[in-house]
Amino acid sequence: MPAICLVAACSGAAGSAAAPAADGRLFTLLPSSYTGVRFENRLTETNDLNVFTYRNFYNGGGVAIGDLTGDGLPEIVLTSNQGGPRLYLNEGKFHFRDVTDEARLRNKEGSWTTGVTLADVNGDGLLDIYICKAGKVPGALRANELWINQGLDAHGVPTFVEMAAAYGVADTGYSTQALFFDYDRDGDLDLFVITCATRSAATGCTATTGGTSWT
Ligand SMILES: [Ca+2]
Ligand SMILES: [Ca+2]
Ligand SMILES: [Ca+2]
Repeated sequence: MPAICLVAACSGAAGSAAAPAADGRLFTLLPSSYTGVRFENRLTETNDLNVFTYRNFYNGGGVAIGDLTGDGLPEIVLTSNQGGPRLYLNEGKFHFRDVTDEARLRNKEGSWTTGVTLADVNGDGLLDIYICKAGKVPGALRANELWINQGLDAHGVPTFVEMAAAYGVADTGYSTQALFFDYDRDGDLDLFVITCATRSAATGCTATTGGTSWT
């Protein structure tokens, strides 16, 4: 029954593929069929939303890696511009499982997600997730998100609650990436947010004698 076998191969669970043999090189490329990390930052262009109406359309999403469960194995958080975050739980031996829904991470419908960073913002020993927002959307949809780690559920999956407004970091600028570090050396983490330009490509360039330059 070759057809049934083909379907099974295409829909196999994470880690169903054999690990590629080490070839003596420093790095070995692991396919998503082995790791279980099946992620794509797919963009849907429209007449109202494209690189001409929003110049940062192709700036990309983000990635952050850190141990969100406390077992010593790093998890992967990936963000796509129009799809929001995905959390991949590290199950060992380079096998990961998408636990985004179980972890209660959600994407605000219509928002535009950019960078992501991990830090223990509330100092409880558990890494938290800070997600940047931008895009040609109303200000409320551009509010950056701080997902505070609530610890593991009964299935060993970390769960999160969004608390950016409560922590005063729901920045509604056009954020690209953020970094937590102790800027003033008082022992508390501070937050540095990088933002981007908002003008469309049509208004963001001016003609010069040498051609076209960005302003
Ligand atoms: Ca872990
Ligand atoms: Ca924390
Ligand atoms: Ca500080």
